[in-house]
Amino acid sequence: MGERVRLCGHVAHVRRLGRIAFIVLRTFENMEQITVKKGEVPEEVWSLANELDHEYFICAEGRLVESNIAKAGRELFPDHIEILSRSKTPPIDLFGKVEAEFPTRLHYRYLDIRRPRVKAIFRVRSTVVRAAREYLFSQGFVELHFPIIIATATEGGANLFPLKYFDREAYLAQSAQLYKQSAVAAFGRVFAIGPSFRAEKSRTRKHLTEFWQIDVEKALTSNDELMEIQFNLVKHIYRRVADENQRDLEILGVEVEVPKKYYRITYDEALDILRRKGVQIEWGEDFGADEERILCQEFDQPFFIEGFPAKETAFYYMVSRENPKYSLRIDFMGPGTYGVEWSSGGMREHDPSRLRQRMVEQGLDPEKFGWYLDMFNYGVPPHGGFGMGVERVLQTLLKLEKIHEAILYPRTPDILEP
Ligand code: AMO
Repeated sequence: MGERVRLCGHVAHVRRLGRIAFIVLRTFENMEQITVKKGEVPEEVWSLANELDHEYFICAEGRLVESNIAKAGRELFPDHIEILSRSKTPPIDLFGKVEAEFPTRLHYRYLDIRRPRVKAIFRVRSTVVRAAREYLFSQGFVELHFPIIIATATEGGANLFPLKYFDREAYLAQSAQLYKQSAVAAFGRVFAIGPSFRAEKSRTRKHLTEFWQIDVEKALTSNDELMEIQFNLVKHIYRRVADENQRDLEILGVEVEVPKKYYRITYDEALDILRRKGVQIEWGEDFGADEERILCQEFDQPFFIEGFPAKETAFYYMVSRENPKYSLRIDFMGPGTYGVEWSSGGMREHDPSRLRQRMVEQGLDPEKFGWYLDMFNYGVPPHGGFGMGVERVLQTLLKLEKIHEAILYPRTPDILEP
């Protein structure tokens, strides 16, 4: 006869055929079917079933019976229906296969996120973040929280969001860089998962003005070890998603390929690849979105780029002691068509006088970095780390055309609401 259950959710679709009504219910977890037959249910249930429309939030109680016909593989025959919340006609189709244009979807994002496809992306995102924590905890890292309101640029002054802080100017954090370096001197292994803000006017498939970073920092490490940590971290994330999000991956039509190994190339080798592909690029230039796309497509497994020109890299990266032309920055890249730069990282400069000199070379005023520079006078051990973009990893993992799909409420130069 079927088990007695109570199902609650949004009415995704109603089909009425004379004396029978089929209701597709989107519960928080699943799509379910409710079948109501006139004459077989109390009159009030039949009349409520006829009142229902898209996005009404209801609860229905009755027998849940296996079915070969219903898409859900089972159907509920209710003897009780309750309308908990009514809905206006939604401005976008939340049920059909035909998607609204992306800007329209984002305009109504608070409704768009009810769609199973969108929910699948965010259930995967939840696994990604949990898996990252899990891996880092297993390696003895301590999770900390760093300030969001800060007084100095950490990643160059051009893309700061200023804010009024009483009678002073402050900024939204571009990264946790300076703070995670301070904490590593105390704890040895630290990480934070938090938002970063960049006032970048880039309108590309991989830029947001607000994004989340997995910030990691370790004392007494090396670039070789940082590469191992990053590869193992990503491998663990991919594996967890493959194991735990099978249903979401089915909804998204994505097969997760857990990385098997990683490659290492130098910046100079990357230039060779680009030049072979007809890209004109001078030694010393950083890679733009086009160059990155070409490089990622060359690889079927993640890869690191090392040996970046020192003059192009942020002041906090250590410059090679053997060859000061190069810095110890390493970028970790996702492979293939949906590949993007997943992270930047590397060994840091912990010698205060060299650090000061790097700031001056880069046109920064050391006076603005008072506490940070001073800190290195107090026995900061050699250390390194990386910042990995949550949305970037998700973009490659789920083969998302645009990074905007990977964050609940994307922020770009054009989008501030909802
Ligand atoms: P970087 O500026 O390269 O390095 O940022 C680190 C990672 O964060 C992600 N990311 C972004 N994601 C979306 N939109 C953006 N506009 C954006 N900018 C960056 C990328 C990138 O690889 N402090 C250093 C990291 C470190 O050395 O520890 C930093 O912030 O995935």
